[in-house]
Amino acid sequence: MAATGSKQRSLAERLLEGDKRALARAITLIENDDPAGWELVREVFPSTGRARIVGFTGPPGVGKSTLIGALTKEMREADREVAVLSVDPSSAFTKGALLGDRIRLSDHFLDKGVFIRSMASRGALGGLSEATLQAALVMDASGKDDVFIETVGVGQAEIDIVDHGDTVVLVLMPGSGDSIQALKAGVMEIPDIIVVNKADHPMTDTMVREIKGVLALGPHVSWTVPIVRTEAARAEGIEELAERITEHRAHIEEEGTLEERRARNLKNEVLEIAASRMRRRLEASVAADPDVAELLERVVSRELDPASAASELLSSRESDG
Ligand SMILES: Nc1nc2c(ncn2[C@@H]2O[C@H](COP(=O)(O)OP(=O)(O)OP(=O)(O)O)[C@@H](O)[C@H]2O)c(=O)[nH]1
Ligand SMILES: [Mg+2]
Repeated sequence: MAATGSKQRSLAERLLEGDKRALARAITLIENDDPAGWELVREVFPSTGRARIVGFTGPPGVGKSTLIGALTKEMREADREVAVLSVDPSSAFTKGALLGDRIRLSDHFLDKGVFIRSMASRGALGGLSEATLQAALVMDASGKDDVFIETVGVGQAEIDIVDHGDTVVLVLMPGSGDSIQALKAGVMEIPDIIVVNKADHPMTDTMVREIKGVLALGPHVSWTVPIVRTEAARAEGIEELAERITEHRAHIEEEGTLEERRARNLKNEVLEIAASRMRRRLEASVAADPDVAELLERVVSRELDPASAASELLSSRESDG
């Protein structure tokens, strides 16, 4: 019926027009791994690629949300529309930190030019990292100029999430020694910009010196990672951070690495989605296909080794088409 068709169309249309509720709905669909979410992303994908996507990561409580709040204010003054996505990979159950974020970012809740959303689901196809990219895409499609992604922690999973950004900002505070160790040990990739927040703390200079020490050990690349001192709670240093983000973006555009990063992220995305779909199909086949169950039993009884069983499983899948 035409009514259904126009209703389906209208979510994508409303999203493209920048309707906040349509954007909220879109992210819920993505978070729930609803097929309608994938359909929507498919429809609006050609309209993406315009927004500036910035990922913020760092240990708990360093001030990421406060910083994003202050930066959002700065961007609004420059007449830019902002979307904030707060991703919590640590837990889908404790919503405390997210609630905190909501309160601290609440200054912007009545502003039509700002959209704030948190996401903690792990159920999405391909995992939270993929859901994050999908959510960033719909934020981009809805006409936001800046998409800020926040995730807590210093580890690989968190980096995967913020890696969807064009610019990655690591937020630290005086005393974030573990993060320095993680950078030094190569557990964490060198970010594009490092912020030392709570710079009113007496240990700030020591912290900055340590960071410089670590960065000096790293490879020499065309971009020199700036260290920005901020006091997010008092909006100090925010203008400088905004400038550095703009400079980094200009740098990667000139150098061609923006296209490279985006190409890499999109290609990874395709592989991740394909891999997780394949995995789901395989897992379903264990339950549904007696031959597969038997194959696995042969491994359990040590008749067949795991690698040979895997080869057999894959070749039988291929012949299935
Ligand atoms: N002294 C001081 N406190 C700050 C500053 N910026 C933020 N804070 C405070 O630090 C606390 C944590 O700030 P958040 O912005 O929630 O930190 P976060 O990194 O987002 O925290 P999680 O999302 O829970 O990891 C809050 O009480 C802030 O008010 C600052 O520049 N100086
Ligand atoms: Mg936060």
